[in-house]
Amino acid sequence: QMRAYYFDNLPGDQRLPHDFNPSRPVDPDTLQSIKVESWYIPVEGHEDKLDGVAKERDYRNRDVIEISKKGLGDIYDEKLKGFYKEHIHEDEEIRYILQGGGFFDVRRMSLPLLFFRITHNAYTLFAEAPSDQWIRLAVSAGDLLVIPAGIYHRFTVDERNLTRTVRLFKDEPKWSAIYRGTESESNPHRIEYIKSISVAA
Ligand code: KMT
Ligand code: NI
Repeated sequence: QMRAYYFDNLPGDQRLPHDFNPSRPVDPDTLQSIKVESWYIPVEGHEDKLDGVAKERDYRNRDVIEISKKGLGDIYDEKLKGFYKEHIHEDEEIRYILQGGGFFDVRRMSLPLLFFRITHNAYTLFAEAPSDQWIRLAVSAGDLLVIPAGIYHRFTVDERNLTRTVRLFKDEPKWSAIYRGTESESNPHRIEYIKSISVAA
């Protein structure tokens, strides 16, 4: 089952846990406040339940990807680097882990920063604000995770070096990532996301 905790921000191999000592767990309310959702569906016999969630939420497309040296071959290292670059998507990122696992890091903006953005619309000014915190979501087989459109995130395999996952999608798959920068900050999906998590709205 998925574990959520604050990333320790220490340099080193991205595939290590990067858990504070002692750990700083993130509670379900906090995940809810940033619109991250997760379920646990045992892999054994998961098909019907996964179909149920897909139907209920209108996820009409899916594929299976194996992120491993064997699955991706020559492009493994390059892909790993790309996934770990902070980015957003214009659609939800929905993943059901079949085998292995990994870490999804999602950004949580501090409240003052969030409030400033809403009231002043000064998106680019604070683009690199150090007050953004990474929350690390440690996923393994059976975890179903929904990362909302417009949230900054990144992904890495863990020390198992294997993530076999179903990627679900609403319509035509758009896997493209918009890396963090001026353009991502003014992206309508980014602005919509910030509005959706705002308490002052
Ligand atoms: C993404 O966009 O971050 C990914 O698709 C990560 C790979 S799926 C575990
Ligand atoms: Ni992504």
